[in-house]
Amino acid sequence: LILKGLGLGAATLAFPTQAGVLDLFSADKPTLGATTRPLNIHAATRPEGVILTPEEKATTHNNFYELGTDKGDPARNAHYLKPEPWQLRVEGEVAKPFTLDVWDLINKSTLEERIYRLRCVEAWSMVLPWSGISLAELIRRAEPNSRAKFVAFETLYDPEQLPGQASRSLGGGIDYPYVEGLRIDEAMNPLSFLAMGLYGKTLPAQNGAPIRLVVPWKYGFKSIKSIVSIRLVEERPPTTWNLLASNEYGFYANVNPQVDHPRWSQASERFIGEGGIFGAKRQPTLMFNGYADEVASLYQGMDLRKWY
Ligand SMILES: Nc1nc2c(c(=O)[nH]1)N[C@H]1C(S)=C(S)[C@@H](COP(=O)(O)O)O[C@H]1N2
Ligand SMILES: [Mo]
Repeated sequence: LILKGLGLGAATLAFPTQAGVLDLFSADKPTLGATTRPLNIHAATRPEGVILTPEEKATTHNNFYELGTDKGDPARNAHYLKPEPWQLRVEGEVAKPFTLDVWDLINKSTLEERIYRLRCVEAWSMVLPWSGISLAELIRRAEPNSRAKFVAFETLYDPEQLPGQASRSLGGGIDYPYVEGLRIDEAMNPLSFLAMGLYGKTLPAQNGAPIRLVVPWKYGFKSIKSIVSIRLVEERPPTTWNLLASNEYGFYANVNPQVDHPRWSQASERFIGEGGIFGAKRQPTLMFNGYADEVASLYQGMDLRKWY
């Protein structure tokens, strides 16, 4: 919080020129972030019949409000974010807190590739090949203690690199940094993933470089980008979209076609394929986004009609 206060003071000085600010709203066509490079991965076998979202769509149709609130803004403004070098703290209720040099990990490991569905709460979806490591693997390294009941995640706070953080109007009314959270058993579920790559290359800035969460059975806003802190905590942590509109976005945010958003149905979704969002056909949304076999047991005894 102290850092945030200091950062906000500095934010007005952060832009060398007015053009830097205006660029957020430029009408230029989104371009691919050109700063990715190939990764060393164990490639996933492409399941038969599964259509991946084209890379060009996945990297130009984004939600990353810190880089602008229109879908094409994050790609246009990707150049602000400097993902290298990058340090990620794993801390809190653990025996062995540590700082991870993310590029050291990327350069020295063979990352695992996973093909996951992504379902945005706005009722569009993608199928994406991520590369990374399981979240559980990283958390275990820190040796959580018995008070560790939840995991709190935080995105970088730096209005020079993420200009949407410089003011409420630029950043869509969100109080930054963007924060997210999981229950510890959700975090330790084998599906929870820390992605450092997409399509076999390092993450483009607009997709959350250099490291972001991917929780495929929850609405996309849980999959927080450009993470600098993973903190094991005792109490349920605040989460960005729940803070912004608790009547519309819950902590759990599990994909559930039977529970509508107050302003729209969640029964179906537009899959973003070759045609982008405009050509997209509606398809039914699946319970837990199709991952019920893996995660339904986490919510036994909970009323799934309550979305919070
Ligand atoms: N820090 C941060 N993380 C974020 C967001 C954001 O605005 N800021 N948007 C979320 C939302 S709503 C979605 S749908 C996914 C989109 O990920 P993608 O752009 O890689 O498809 O990122 C999530 N992570
Ligand atoms: Mo989303």
